[in-house]
Amino acid sequence: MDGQDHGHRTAWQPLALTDPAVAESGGWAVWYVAETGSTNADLLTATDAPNRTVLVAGHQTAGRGRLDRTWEAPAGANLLASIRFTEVPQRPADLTRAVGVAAVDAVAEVTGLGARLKWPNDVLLDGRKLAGILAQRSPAGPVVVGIGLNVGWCPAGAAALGPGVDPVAVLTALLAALDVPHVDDHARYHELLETLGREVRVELPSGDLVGRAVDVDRDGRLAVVDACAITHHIDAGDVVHLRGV
Ligand code: BT5
Repeated sequence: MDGQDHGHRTAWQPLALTDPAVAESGGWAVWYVAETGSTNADLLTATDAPNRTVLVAGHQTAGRGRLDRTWEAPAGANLLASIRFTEVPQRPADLTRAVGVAAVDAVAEVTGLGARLKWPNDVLLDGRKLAGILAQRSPAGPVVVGIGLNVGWCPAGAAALGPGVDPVAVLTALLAALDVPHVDDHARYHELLETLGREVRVELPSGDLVGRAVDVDRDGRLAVVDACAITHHIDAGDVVHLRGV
């Protein structure tokens, strides 16, 4: 890929990370586009983009959340980035959880703030949503993991790092964190998951489930014990944190 002539990718420009060694040692190819619909959509259709291609947008006109919800951010304010993985682990959701954990590490590295995770993959600061993560799989197999992380702006009720923070520094720290080997990635995810031990409401297509979130297994399923002491294993759904422990 040369950024010259690949349809809509003519608008892609190489992006320099704040630490160039990170791109080199991690094999990241990092691109910037001033405006696009959605960086996830772009990387899903960029079939010749190699493993670890990263696309950062200044602005998204059709930023996506899960379940066709929208992701909001004014131009130039926040980190909006997607990563295309063509080498996909046996459990693709491991990638999504790794990006969540790396985002927490990156926030700590750049700002010193202690963010946490909400199941499955929201990043929270003081209990409010700082970042959302969206993983999508293209029919051919590659997985694209996108993250929107609030830096200079957030909607009411959410959290942002603050306008003094450089979104590219956060991205650089996130990519570096993804390559730090850990003895047990699952244990780190478990530790950072604020959902555990909480009273939660899980919004499922079949109706709401209220109970205590007690565990998350290696496949990422959340175990919730209801009032009748029945344990439910949740693959996907929206969680609302109710009371603390
Ligand atoms: C997510 O969805 O949290 C995943 C968001 C992923 C966004 C990134 S940006 C780069 C890449 N390209 C894309 O097109 N998407 C990815 P979900 O859990 O469904 O949350 C969406 C909900 O969060 C919305 O319905 C709003 O209520 C709320 N929301 C929207 N913008 C927000 C923001 N900037 N900060 C906090 N909450 C927001």
